[in-house]
Amino acid sequence: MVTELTYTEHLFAGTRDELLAKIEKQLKPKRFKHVQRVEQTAIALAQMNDVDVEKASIAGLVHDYAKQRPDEDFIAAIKQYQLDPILLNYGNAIWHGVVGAELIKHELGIYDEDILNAVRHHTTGAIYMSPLEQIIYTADYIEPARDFPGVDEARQLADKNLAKAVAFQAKYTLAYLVENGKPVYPKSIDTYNAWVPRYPNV
Ligand code: DGI
Ligand code: FE
Ligand code: FE
Repeated sequence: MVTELTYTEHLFAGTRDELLAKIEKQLKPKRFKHVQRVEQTAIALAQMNDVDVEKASIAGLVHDYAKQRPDEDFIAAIKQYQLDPILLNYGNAIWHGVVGAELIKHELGIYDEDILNAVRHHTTGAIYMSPLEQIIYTADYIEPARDFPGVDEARQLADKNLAKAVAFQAKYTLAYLVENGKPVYPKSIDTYNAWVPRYPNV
């Protein structure tokens, strides 16, 4: 467990406890616990993959920061920060990451682009994902309370090969969306094409 921690100044101007307090104000208790489990899972994956543990901690904690914001906040932010207007056709599932990153930047003063991209891409993935982005995408999927068919296979893949865990998730998330008649954000299809054919057997 990471407990008492002062982050490197350029990543977050404060301690982990101060960041936690800001996040707790935004989230219901269940979701607040989820982000702490994602943080711990991300830290473990960071240690296995030689990725900055502080970035993994911050990105894990903030990844769902905006999840409980009202739609109006996202719509206002899409306009204020001149994000792609195509976003207006989607909803909270897509907004809380892509638009949430802008809220995190402006409200929490987190400017590290690797952390912000990890938040932006944590739901849909992306064609290119840095090791940190792959870690947050994966940690969100396999954190200890996740329970769905395939999660143990995803955990085993993540322990061996992070990119394969990304491919696994991209494949099964797209299948889930199609099976349930949900709108597929174009980036989710790009992620599938970029990652799944590399590891067709996962
Ligand atoms: O925020 P969490 O629940 O922790 O996890 P998440 O941000 O990965 O969100 C998962 C949900 O997002 C899951 O129900 C699938 C959905 N999702 C992923 N890609 C897409 C999507 N929903 C839509 N409509 N379109 C997508 O492309
Ligand atoms: Fe999320
Ligand atoms: Fe999450």
